[in-house]
Amino acid sequence: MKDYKRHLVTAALPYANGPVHIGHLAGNFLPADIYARYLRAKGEDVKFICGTDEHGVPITIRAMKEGVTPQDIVDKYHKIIDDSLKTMGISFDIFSRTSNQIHHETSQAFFKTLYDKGLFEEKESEQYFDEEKQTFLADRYITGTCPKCSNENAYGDQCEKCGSTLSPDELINPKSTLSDSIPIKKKTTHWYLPLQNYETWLKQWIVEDHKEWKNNVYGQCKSWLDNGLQPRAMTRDSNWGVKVPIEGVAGKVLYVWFDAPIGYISATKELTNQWADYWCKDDTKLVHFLGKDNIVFHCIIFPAMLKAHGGFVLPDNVPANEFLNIEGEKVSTSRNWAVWVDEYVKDFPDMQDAMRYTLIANAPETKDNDFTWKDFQDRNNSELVAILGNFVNRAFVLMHKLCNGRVPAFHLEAKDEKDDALFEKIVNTKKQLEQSIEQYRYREALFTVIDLAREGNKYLQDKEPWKHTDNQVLIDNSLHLCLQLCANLAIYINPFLPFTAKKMCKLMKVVDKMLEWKNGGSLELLKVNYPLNPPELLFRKVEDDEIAFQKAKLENNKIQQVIEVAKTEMIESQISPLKNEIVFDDFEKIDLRVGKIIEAMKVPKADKLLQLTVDLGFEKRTVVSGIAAHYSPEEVIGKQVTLVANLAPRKMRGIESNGMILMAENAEGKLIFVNPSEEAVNGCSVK
Ligand code: B3M
Ligand code: ZN
Repeated sequence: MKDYKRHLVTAALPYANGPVHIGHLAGNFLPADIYARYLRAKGEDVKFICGTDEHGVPITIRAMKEGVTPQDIVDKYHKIIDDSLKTMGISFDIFSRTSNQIHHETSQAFFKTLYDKGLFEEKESEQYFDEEKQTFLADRYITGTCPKCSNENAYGDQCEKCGSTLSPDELINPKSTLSDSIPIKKKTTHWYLPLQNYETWLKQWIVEDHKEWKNNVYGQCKSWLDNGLQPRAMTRDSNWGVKVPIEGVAGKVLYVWFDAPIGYISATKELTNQWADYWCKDDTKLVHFLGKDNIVFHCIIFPAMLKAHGGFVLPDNVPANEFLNIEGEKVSTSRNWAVWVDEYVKDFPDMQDAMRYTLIANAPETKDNDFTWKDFQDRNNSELVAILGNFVNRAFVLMHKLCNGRVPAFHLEAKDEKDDALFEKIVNTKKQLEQSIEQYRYREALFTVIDLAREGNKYLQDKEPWKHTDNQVLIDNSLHLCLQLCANLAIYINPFLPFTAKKMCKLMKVVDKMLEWKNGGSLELLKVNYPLNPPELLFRKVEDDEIAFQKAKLENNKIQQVIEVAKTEMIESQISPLKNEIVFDDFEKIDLRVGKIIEAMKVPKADKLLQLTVDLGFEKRTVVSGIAAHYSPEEVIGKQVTLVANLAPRKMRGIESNGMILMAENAEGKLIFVNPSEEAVNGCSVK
């Protein structure tokens, strides 16, 4: 095993576009925290790095939805996420944010190094552009009809109804979510990292040199590599993000997945001047923790970037977890189907370890797993309270009752095989834990500790000191061992349940130093005759009504969300937001006329369009109008309409349309004509 001098532990940077939920804890933050706490307990030099990922489309979409700036969004959620993770005992050495100046500088310098080495391919491509908003559209900003399932609200990158991964060009009738207008294609230049140039090296580094990686990680990387890597654009058209550091380039930022992982480096720089010791020396062990959706970025793209740049360590392991479902359903932020960490810590004050325990016991380490509130109650009541809590409480109650509240001596001459067996179990547990934790198997490790507490209960049951008040040697020996076992349990449980370990230190009147890993396996942690605090329950029971409330809250969230979506759809269908203010001169430019529809026909292969002939008195106009879903040709002939008469001609499905008919919407969402209340002269102006 290589002798590492330093450790870098990273947890994937959560997008600062909303609070974190327990799935984030189970998949990413908890495994990382357990590992960092264990290394610290072993006296290793560890830097546990995280922060919020504050660029990218998720942020700008949220800002648009809430009518605020992206900075407002990230400022709000950085604090909510930071506070809730700290409350849950996630012990980062730094929780930074990628909107910090040091991150912009670090990622620009990183990009510039690759650019100056000529490693990027500069390519021009056609992207969708919103003429009204004068901006390029990221995939998420384009909606249209899914070619696979005809869902009319599919996005440019994905159809949420059938789950298909899409590209904007596949969408039927693409529309801009910013202005509802039909986007045009416009040329734009981006800088691509030719990942295929690192394929051979990645195959060697992962497929050959890291066969020890978890199957779910190794498998995903291998299939990505087997399919062949493609060049990937590392810049985007946007004004929110890290500006591309190339002379003369404006309106472009680094691709969020280019700058985000560099956030680990910039956060370390922010934390310590010795950051280069951690990132640039090969006796540093770097381990990335994350959810399975981030594997390719941390195992393929970021390592390729690090390799291209040169001089940085590569991850030794990337033990990604799978996903956690809630009550049998996928977590859904849009349907508010989640257990939000900031809400949990309010509903269950001082019960962080009950949730930590449940999430580790149910961790999706090899497959998606499910969180239920019933399981939370059972794990807490039948394992934490009934096994660990019960053992420690019995040991302390008996010690105060039968040994005057002090640690009794151990009478060696009376030692028996039960004592030996328990002592051996305490020592072996340490070795088992080291193996499990160092192979990122935390469920297994946690159950090893609980099994040791179970052994403690069994030992007490066998010895029954309370029944031998006439045999002080038996009482002393059994309780001496049980109290030393309590001290060892505090050491072993500490990486997983730090709040409980702290409570146990208080009971034993010892300082945190006792929790150092090297003390595990010792039977001399508590000095003979040392007075210990009176018993205090480590855990409380979780009651049925608390669980019923949480389940009702989840169901209510879902109903509320459905109502919200229905309300929004109804409002959106009737009232779109006001456009920017104009002056009278702007309005003067528009020439509105009354006209009469004298001919109408459907446009072939376009289910929404009618081709109309409008009589303006002084001339006849051909106009293509999107009203076919609401009217048949026969229904509109003879109707007077209001026409925008000086609109530049526009080709629609090959037909030149000269003008636009004004329509409104009734309560049912049907398009209705905006026409004069009585017969007007065709061609007269509308003022
Ligand atoms: N923010 C994706 C996510 O939250 C991304 C992780 C970045 S880690 C460098 O799932
Ligand atoms: Zn679909």
